[in-house]
Amino acid sequence: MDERRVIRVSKYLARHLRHDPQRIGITLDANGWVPVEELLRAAAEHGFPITAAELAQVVESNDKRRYALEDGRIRASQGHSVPVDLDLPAVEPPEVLYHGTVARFVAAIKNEGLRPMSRHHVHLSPDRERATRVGARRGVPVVLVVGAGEMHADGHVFRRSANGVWLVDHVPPGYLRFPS
Ligand code: HQG
Repeated sequence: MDERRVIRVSKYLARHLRHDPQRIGITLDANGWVPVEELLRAAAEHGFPITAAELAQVVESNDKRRYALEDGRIRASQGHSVPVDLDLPAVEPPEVLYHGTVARFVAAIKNEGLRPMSRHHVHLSPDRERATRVGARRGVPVVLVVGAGEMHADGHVFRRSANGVWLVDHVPPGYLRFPS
């Protein structure tokens, strides 16, 4: 399977497991899972056949481990816009986390803090390098430092997805440090 095919399949999965399952007539359960068999049948019926071996390879080779396979079912580990309960336990975060964004959002973020926008949660990265990559999807990356330990001490709930992304509801501006 070449890299381009892996990316195409991964994007197809993201679209249907995070955002638009009804487009191919699949239903995610409350926690975001769908039987692999149902997914593969629906994909084939909608003109995008994927073999079980390809699916396994995409899940395994994915650099960000975006998908989880368990008991014959698959789900996206995070990033949904459809309502799902990932059922992740609250955990204590490290003292600082990072958020990668771009300059054009900084003024709004200074005012209202980080908001989930079209996703369920604000996504935070465990290190600068990953935050830089997240920001770079949109332009020249700007990395914000998040006082996660302080937020946690103040009662904000942190969860960590299966692929190491940290999820919170909101980061008020007072916990953010902006590059000068
Ligand atoms: C910005 C990818 C204005 C925020 C990545 C970001 C990540 C605000 C954008 C995952 C704002 C939302 C998530 C405010 C936040 N005013 N703009 N108050 N608060 N923003 O894509 O964090 O490839 O929903 O800075 O690698 O960029 O999908 O979030 O620029 O892990 O697996 O609004 O998506 O992973 O954008 O990325 P997104 P994100 P996948």
